Amino acid sequence: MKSETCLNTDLYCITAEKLSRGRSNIQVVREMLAAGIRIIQYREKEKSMMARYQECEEIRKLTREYGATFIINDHVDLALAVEADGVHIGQEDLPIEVVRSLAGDELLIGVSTHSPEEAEDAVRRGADYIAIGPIFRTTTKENAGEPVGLEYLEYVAKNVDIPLVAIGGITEENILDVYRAGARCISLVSEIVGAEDIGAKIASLRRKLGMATE
Ligand code: 3NM
Repeated sequence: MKSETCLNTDLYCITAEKLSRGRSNIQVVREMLAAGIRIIQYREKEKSMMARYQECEEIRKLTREYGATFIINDHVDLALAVEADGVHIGQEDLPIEVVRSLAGDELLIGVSTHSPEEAEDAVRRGADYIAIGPIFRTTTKENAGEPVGLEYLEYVAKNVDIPLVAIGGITEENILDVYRAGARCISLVSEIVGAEDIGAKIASLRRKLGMATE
């Protein structure tokens, strides 16, 4: 997959079973895909590796059926084992070059960044895309740190050549501000997995984004 096109979609969806109102990750992913989501990241910090592997096998099947991109958080071994399309890593995971040497050129590598220096470093080291966050305050990710605000997003949108996804504290209320600051691919975790009706929430977010282009 070409890295220029990997985030060529409006909403980047991420699993968070604890916030999913009792629904399983698999059920949530089914609803996301049925609503037309084109990229899914499996993020699960607490289950055993075996449980994660089994869920990812299932999600790989589903994302293939829908032709959607499948990214795995943190674990390059798991990404390779289930033939995911990519792996997403943080600043404290293995260095990007090491992940690349394990993953090869086929796997997309996404990297979380929190400052212009981290963004430029990720580009230099060969990331395929970067996450910009947390834009606003969030409790979904432990130790997410202070919000980086919209200024950092604007800086990256103007100055960094690889695709970006904005994340952290984004809701239906503030998504247009994030769009207007330059993000074309946006990730909302609790807002989507915690919605009573995931399909309706996605449709509503898309209507909101549509307002920015009218
Ligand atoms: N990464 P919510 S913030 C997974 O800043 C994740 O890199 C972040 O969840 C980063 O949309 C975050 O519920 C959680 O605020 C975002």
